[in-house]
Amino acid sequence: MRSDSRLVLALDETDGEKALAIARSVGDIVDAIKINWPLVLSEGPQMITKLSEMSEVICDFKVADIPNTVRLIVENAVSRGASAVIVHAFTGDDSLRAAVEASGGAEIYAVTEMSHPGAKMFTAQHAEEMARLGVECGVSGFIAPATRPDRIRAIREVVGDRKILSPGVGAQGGKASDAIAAGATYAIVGRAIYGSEDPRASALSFAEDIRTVL
Ligand code: OMP
Repeated sequence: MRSDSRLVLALDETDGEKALAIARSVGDIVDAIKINWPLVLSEGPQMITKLSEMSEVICDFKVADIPNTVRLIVENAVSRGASAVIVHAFTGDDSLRAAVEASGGAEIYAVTEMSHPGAKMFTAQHAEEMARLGVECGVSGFIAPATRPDRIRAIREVVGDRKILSPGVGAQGGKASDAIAAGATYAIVGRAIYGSEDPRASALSFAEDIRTVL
């Protein structure tokens, strides 16, 4: 995945036409577009392929299942054009290894600690452990919260030079430049771009904010 702007668009817009128009308008600014269940469920998995024609696509399916099901999901996403797939790390080593083995050259990103307040109940307590496991299993990158930059720093200590992608910027209160300064490789931004009046201007302003700390 390229790393020019260090900005990833979370395209959770559920209207397919609007989603494609937004993707077209910011495709040259963001390094990748992340697609999640809201858009896939409303417009179908062919959205992965359509978006992959204009950008790298990260399939954020937060896969959390037995190894065989993980393998089937990852293979399907990659065959449709995904450059990366997000999986949960709490499922353990066999499921993580199954994701890496099924990826066929695409990247696997493992969730450590999530960005919302409820994450403190469970995932935060095991985030470093899950990051260590992800490194052992060969994942390419990790998801860590832009809402808590100190936690990005802690995960960075564990994962060395592997990628860290940080959601929670804008609508959830985090700041892109704080996340990057804390060690994130990419900031992930959803509503603050796709929900804004001018998604392109908004993406440009997040990219500008990130540039201040590069
Ligand atoms: P906004 O809050 O609208 O910027 O969207 C954030 C995006 O990142 C959504 O697609 C979330 O599903 C996703 N996300 C989080 O918000 N928090 C996490 O801990 C992990 C993810 C993710 O894996 O991308």
